[in-house]
Amino acid sequence: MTNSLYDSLFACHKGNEASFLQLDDGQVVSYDVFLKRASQIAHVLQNSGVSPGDRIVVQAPKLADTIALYAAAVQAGAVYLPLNTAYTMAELEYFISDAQPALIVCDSNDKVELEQLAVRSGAKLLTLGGENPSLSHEADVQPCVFETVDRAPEDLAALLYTSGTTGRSKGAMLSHRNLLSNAQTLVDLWGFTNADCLIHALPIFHTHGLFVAMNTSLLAGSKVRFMEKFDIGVILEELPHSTLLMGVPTFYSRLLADEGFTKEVTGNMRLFISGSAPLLAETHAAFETRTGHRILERYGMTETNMNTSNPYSGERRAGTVGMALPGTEVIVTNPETGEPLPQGEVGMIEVRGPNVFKGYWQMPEKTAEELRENEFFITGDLGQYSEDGYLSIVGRSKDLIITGGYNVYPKEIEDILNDISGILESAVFGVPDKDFGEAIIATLVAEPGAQLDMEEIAGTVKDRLSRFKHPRAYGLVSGLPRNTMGKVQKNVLREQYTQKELTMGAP
Ligand code: MCA
Ligand code: AMP
Repeated sequence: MTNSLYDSLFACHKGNEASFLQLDDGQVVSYDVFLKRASQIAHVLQNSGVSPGDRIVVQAPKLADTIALYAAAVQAGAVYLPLNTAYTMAELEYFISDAQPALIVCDSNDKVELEQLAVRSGAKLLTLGGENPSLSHEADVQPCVFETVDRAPEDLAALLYTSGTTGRSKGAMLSHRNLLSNAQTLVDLWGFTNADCLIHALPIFHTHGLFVAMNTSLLAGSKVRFMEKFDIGVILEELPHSTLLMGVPTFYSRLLADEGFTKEVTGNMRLFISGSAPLLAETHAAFETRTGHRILERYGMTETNMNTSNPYSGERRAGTVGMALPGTEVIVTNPETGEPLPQGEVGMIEVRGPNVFKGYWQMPEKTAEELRENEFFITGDLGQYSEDGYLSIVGRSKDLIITGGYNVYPKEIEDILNDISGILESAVFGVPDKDFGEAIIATLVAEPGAQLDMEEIAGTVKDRLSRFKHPRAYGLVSGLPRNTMGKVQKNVLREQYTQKELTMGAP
């Protein structure tokens, strides 16, 4: 047995002096230096008692050492579990108790807060970034060579949590084969080579920034301009020396809003890729008019990595997500019966292939609900194929808001609101937003005779949930619109609030 993910992404770069990560301070980390650092960190993992199959929870800043920690986890046979740096303690508590990690790695500035959680869960705590990063210090004195732990293709490489319609987040179990097969397909399809330089401005705790962007670059030996965060000024400076950009639609609408974003600065660029949320056809058209480049839109999920892509050579059609990736089947079915629908009809998108995850961590019932026995995964996205095979996502059967590329399930916010004294019920939904694609709105119904203090309500939500989940506005209504089955009609609310969006202030 070997460790094919480690071998293909990392070990193959042994002795490779080419640039891998170029950081904001100008420092460049070569592939060879990176590999040695990852091995030093793998020793720290082993010394910390991390055994193959153990989870490592990582809520850390975007640093070269954080990517080296990912590589180290793969080399040591551990399961990498990255978490959004915006998560509050209340949110973290759930992930840690559910995943039962052997090790938690956090920003050294958050150490005091996380210590209690680590003690309660029996996990060791180490830190990256900030004043006194214990993991980095421990790694400095370790050997630069580590004996790679054998892993089978079906062994877990990562556990990524996705929010759920029922409120509780589910850990998607991703195998070595899931990650490697998808990276290989994307490198071939999008033509990644070691002559490419990717502008990386995404967070590294989600599929998009960690797997789609990093695994492809690693596999091809490309250079990565590793930006701490999305910053228009820096991107404009980097574009003339780069060939690739991957982003959520907000990246592209923000670039278009900047006068400095011209055809000239994009002259060296080979490809702009968009995903995680729908790219408006008007953004696609405006981008082409401004730069001459047609953005390539693709479609993926945490559970499946990437499923479809517009062609690299061939028509990149606005408003569509292209065709199924080679080796992956993407079908549209009748949501009631699961039977495939004739071309042109709208139905549930289902996906099967080596990219599809192994199931939800310790949730066999949820896994059985969404992953069929015939191995098709029911995405919850509604789609339609054109006559010539382009897939469009026309809606979602799941009650989901996507804001700036981050997924937010209304139920999580509604549960908090409904628990607040004086609130009878609530409905949370998304309305179109120029910057984030969708913005979150909460409508509240008060209990008879109750006076609601909107600021206090917003404060309660702020204490419990990450910033990107906070409603942008709250509305007080006498009742929620319901259909004959008693189900809240969010589409009606969405229409009403889209019209009065401009007159609504934040609380
Ligand atoms: C920041 N804020 C947000 C968001 N981001 N609010 C709602 N939605 C957001 N996405 C808050 C900030 O905390 C701030 O609050 C205020 O909005 C304005 O922040 P701003 O400085 O404008 O934002 P930013 O820091 O520039 O971030 C915007 C961003 C970022 C660059 C679009 O959200 C981002 O990097 N998104 C990428 C998400 C991503 O990687 N998704 C992939 C998931 P305040 O005013 O209180 O300070 S993987 C996936 O979906 C699948 C697999 C796939 O297909 O890829
Ligand atoms: P996540 O749970 O973060 O993995 O997000 C996956 C969801 O993002 C999908 O189920 C889709 O609803 C959405 N998504 C990803 N890419 C696209 C895209 N190109 N167009 C529309 N929706 C997308």
